Amino acid sequence: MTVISAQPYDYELPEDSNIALIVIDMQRDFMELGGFGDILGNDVSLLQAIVPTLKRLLDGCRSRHLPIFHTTEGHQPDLSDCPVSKLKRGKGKLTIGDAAPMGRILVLGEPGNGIIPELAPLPGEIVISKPGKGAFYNTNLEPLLKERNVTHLLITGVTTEVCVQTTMREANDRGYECLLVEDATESYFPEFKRSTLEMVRAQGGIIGWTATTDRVLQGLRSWSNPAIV
Ligand code: C5J
Repeated sequence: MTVISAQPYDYELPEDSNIALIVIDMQRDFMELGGFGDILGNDVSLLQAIVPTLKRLLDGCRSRHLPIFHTTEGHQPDLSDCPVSKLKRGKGKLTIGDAAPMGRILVLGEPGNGIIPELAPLPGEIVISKPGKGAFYNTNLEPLLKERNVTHLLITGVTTEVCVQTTMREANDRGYECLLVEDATESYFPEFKRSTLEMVRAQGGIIGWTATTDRVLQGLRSWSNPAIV
């Protein structure tokens, strides 16, 4: 049994479990000046601060041969997969599909939809394009996890209280044992991040666990992927 020191109590990986890493929406639209996050008035430097830590976690998971899933939030160029409610929300001067410095906002294939180069997926890692906040809604994430017999998920990325938390709740409802990596997720609103971490692990881990990158990597040192012989 591999154990990761976590809150509200140790996160256990039994011999017959399989763990995967999910990296949510580390895309230029949310991370860089001129992207959607910046256009909405947010300070993107807050999110950039986690990149070195997330890279360290990603590299650690790669070295342990964990399955790795990246997501991006984006829509088809004709916006047919974008609900009108999402398009109209915010009443800002620019919205989803509009032309912006990094191409059309939250549209698949546009420069802003690309994952930041520091965290670029390697061959063999899966990239899921998701139209919603949760990574399970209208995507093939669940069958891909099932194909790999994944039971446990390390969840990271941005933003903590929106796409990260939504994904973790969706995963929890589907029976996955989820651990949110505290210093590998971030929000434009520090108090929302803090509250999300507390919410997740409240009531005996009602949604799951939280732990730091150091603790996760320490725990994974004794982990060997059952799929790798
Ligand atoms: C948002 C996200 N905040 N990835 N998306 O709209 O959290």
